[in-house]
Amino acid sequence: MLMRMKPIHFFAAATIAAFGIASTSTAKNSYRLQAIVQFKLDPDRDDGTRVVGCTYCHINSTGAAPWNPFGLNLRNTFRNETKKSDPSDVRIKEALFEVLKKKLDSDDDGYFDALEVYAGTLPGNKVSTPTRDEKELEAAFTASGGFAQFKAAP
Ligand SMILES: [Ca+2]
Repeated sequence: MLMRMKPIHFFAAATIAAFGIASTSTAKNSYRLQAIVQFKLDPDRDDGTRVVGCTYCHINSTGAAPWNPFGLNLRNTFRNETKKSDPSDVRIKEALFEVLKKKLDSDDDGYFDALEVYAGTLPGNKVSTPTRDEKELEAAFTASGGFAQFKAAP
């Protein structure tokens, strides 16, 4: 039996579906933009070209699942260790800082994630590594403010 919807119900369902999709992608883009600011990465260009793409945390350039190793650690931090009562824009700021403080080497390339963020390489991609010696880079990282430099402004 074919289910029929009144036009107004169809319009309402289509609107909810469209806004649901739009708000999901907007939220994810807001996380990307927050990471750019908080991690002091190069901002997108004026012509709209993305300098830091979704692959900073995701496997695919379009985002969504699956996540790369750094994205998985960030996701777990976002879900498990930030206050659930905070709105998501507060939680992502906390999670971006907290995941770095864990001093993980998500992609197992010999440089902990915060060092890679400091050096401008990808913490979730083993092929992307800093060119400086790890000890020398860590000394420069510490001298520049260490983990605290990646804490979001209140
Ligand atoms: Ca890396």
